[in-house]
Order: sequence, then structure tokens, then C-alpha cells
Amino acid sequence: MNFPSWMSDIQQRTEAALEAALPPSELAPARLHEAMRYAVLGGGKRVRPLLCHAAGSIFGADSPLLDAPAVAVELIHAYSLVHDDLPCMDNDVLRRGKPTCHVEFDEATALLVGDALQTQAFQTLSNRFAGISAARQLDMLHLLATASGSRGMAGGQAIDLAAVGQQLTISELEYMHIHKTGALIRAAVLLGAHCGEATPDALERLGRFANRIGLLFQVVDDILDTEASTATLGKTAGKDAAQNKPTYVNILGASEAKSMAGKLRRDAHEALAPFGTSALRLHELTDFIVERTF
Ligand code: GRG
Repeated sequence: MNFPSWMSDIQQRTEAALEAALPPSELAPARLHEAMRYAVLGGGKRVRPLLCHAAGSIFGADSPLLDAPAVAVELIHAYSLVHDDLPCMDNDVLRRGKPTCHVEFDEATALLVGDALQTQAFQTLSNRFAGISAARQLDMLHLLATASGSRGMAGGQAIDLAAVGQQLTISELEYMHIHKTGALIRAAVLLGAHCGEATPDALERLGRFANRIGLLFQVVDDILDTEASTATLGKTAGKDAAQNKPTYVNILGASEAKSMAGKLRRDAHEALAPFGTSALRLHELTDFIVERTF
């Protein structure tokens, strides 16, 4: 199967699994459930579920086994976007080409949507699923919780908010993004690997790969923020400069940021080398992260 067909296949099965995991919009409290579905369904590239499936495939994990962790990580991501868009954070009105959750509904509902999506992620990942031992499942829950909390994504967001208007060095910027964006991307890869028989050595190597693509994702995001249009991105372009946020582009300049993306891309491919052709999908996703236009 070629990469576009594989990607579309995983995106479709993830959409179906997300749809099944979320409460129906008729169920009380209907407005909250409707808003949760609005924030999650029918949008987004599903990069984290794709990474989860691609990593699992290296170790022989079947797609049905990978659906639950793929859904869990995407629900955490969706919650982070809803909260990030709130007036008390980035204050944005456009996400995935439509009004942000608090604009379409209201602020209090959007806050609850984020809370409920986060707990839904852990509910989904803690459902009993055949093919994984309880001990392995506990490791996976621990991994996702650590990646999402104050030592991971939420901590990275706190550093991000504190950095507005500040001059950061490249290593400070890297520290922020390893947490804010990288931690969940790393969790997506490692959760996939946990669904198969990955050795500690393989997990360590995949962790290194994931750290590279986490930063790569962010460097590309910073470049797109300056070079792509709001219509293409489906979110407000040029926000980083408007909000006086430190980015790879404003610290390094566009040309050096692109060189850095090239180096991270090479390092990511290199980290996968020992997996041979079994890591084909991860190689392809690395290229997709660089070549994406939104
Ligand atoms: C509120 C706890 C909390 C955390 C928010 C991830 C995040 C932390 C904020 C999002 C802000 C942002 C633009 C981060 C840059 C990288 C990023 C995560 C972009 C959006 O992810 P994509 O491109 O989005 O995977 P889609 O819509 O395709 O899922």
C-alpha cells in the first residue's frame, strides 16, 4: 500500500474510533457532548494517531490494538487545542478551518470540553483490551499521564505563556518545545511501540527519534506560521509575531530555521536506521511532517 492510501486508511479508522469513543450528542449533558464532538471530529491531520500506528507496526501490533492508544493521544491533543485557543491563553477564533470551541459555544463550555476530553482519553486507554497485559496497560497510562502533565505538555504550555515578550536562547526554546509539542508526539510513538514486543533498546531509540520529530514538527510549524496563509492553515497565520512569541524563525531567521529542519529530518531518519524497512511508515511520516502545507 502506498503512503497516501495508508495514511487515509489510518485517518478513517481513527475517525471511526474517535466517533465511537465520544458520547453521543443527544446524551445529557447534550450541549457538552455536542461541543466535545465539535472539537474532535471531522478535522485535523491526525499526526499523533498516525505515529502511534506506524510505531506499532514495527513490532507487529495489529491496527485494532492500536486504535485505543491512538484515540487517547488524539483526545489529549484536541483538549490542548481547545484550551490553548481560550481567551486566557492564545485567544484564537479559528481552528481546523472553523470557529474555535469557545466561539462556537462559550468559554465555560470550552473549558469543560477540554477537561472532559482529557479524562475521556484516560477512560479509553484504561478500557480492558485483549492482547495487552494489565501491567503493560498500566505502563501506557503512566506514559500518557506523564507526557500530558506539568512535566510534559501542560508544563511546556506554562513555559510558553511565560516566554511571551522574552528573549530566549535556542536551547531555552528547545526545552519549551520538547515539553509543549514534543512530549505528546513522543508518547504517541511509544504508546504504539508498547502495543507490540519492543525491547528496552528499541524503545530508547524510538524515544530519540520522537524527540527529533517533535522539534521538527515545531520548527516547521514556526515556518508555516510566517509563510502560509490563514486559509491554508485553517488557523490564524502570523500569530507568533503578532503576540511577540519567541520562535525558531524570529531567533534564527527563516533560512537557518529551514537548515535546522533539514538537520532534524536527517537525524530522525538516522535514528530509525536499525529498524530497516519495518520503519517505512515512520520514515514517510517524518517526510510528511516537513512537507506538509498546514
Ligand atoms: C493548553 C495544556 C495546554 C497545552 C497546549 C499543543 C499546545 C499546548 C498548544 C497548541 C499551540 C500550538 C500551535 C502548538 C504548535 C504545535 C502544534 C501542537 C500544532 C497543532 O497540531 P497539529 O498541526 O494540528 O497536529 P491538527 O489540527 O492537524 O491536529
